[in-house]
Amino acid sequence: MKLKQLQEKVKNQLPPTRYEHTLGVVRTSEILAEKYHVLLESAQVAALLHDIAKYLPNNELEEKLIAANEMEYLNYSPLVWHAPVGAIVAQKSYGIIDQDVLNAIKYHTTGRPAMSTLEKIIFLADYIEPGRIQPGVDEIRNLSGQDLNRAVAKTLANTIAYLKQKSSADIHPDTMAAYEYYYDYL
Ligand code: DGI
Ligand code: FE
Ligand code: FE
Ligand code: FE
Repeated sequence: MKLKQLQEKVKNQLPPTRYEHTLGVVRTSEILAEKYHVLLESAQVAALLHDIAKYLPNNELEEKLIAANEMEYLNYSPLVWHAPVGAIVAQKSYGIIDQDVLNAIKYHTTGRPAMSTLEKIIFLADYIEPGRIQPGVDEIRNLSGQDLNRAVAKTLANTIAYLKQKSSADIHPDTMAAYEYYYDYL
C-alpha cells in the first residue's frame, strides 16, 4: 500500500482529533528520522499506525491480546493495551511485516530497554508532537534534537512521576525496565 492510501485508511479509522494527533506524530517522526538517519518510510508508517487500535473497545483489545498470546498486558492498565494490539492490527489488517515498525508500534506507550532508533523516535514523537501540552514537554522537545537517549530517559521519568501522582499502581514492567535502562543517560 502506498503512503497516501495508508493515510486515507487510517483517517477513516480514527476520530478527527486522534487523526490530527497522528499527523503530528508523523511530522515529528519525519524530522527525527532525518536527523537520526532512520528510513523515512519506516518512520512514516509506524507513526501513522501507532494509535490505530486506540478506539477498539476494551473487550476487543482483550480478545486480540489473548489470541496473540500476550495475556500479561491484561494485568496492567487498559490504557497501554492499544499499543501491542496496534502492532497486531498493523500486521493483520495493514500487511506490515517489518519487525522494527511493528515493535515501534507495540512499545510506543511503555517503551522498553534497548530500543531501536525507530522505536525511540516513535516513543518520543508521540510525547512531543505539536499538539502535546503536558508539563516538561518543551524540555523534551529540545532534548530530542540533541540526544535521543537522554530524551527517552527524561520522558520515562516524567511519565512514571505522572502515573505515580495519579496513583496508577500498576505501571507496566516494560516502563520500569526501560527507565532503569535509560536512567544513566539522564
Ligand atoms: O495513545 P496516546 O494518548 O497518544 O499516548 P500513549 O500511547 O503514550 O498513552 C499514554 C497513556 O497511557 C497515558 O495516559 C499514560 C497511560 N499509562 C498507563 N499505564 C502506563 C501508561 N503509560 C506508560 N508508559 N506505562 C504504563 O504502565
Ligand atoms: Fe498511544
Ligand atoms: Fe506516549
Ligand atoms: Fe499517540
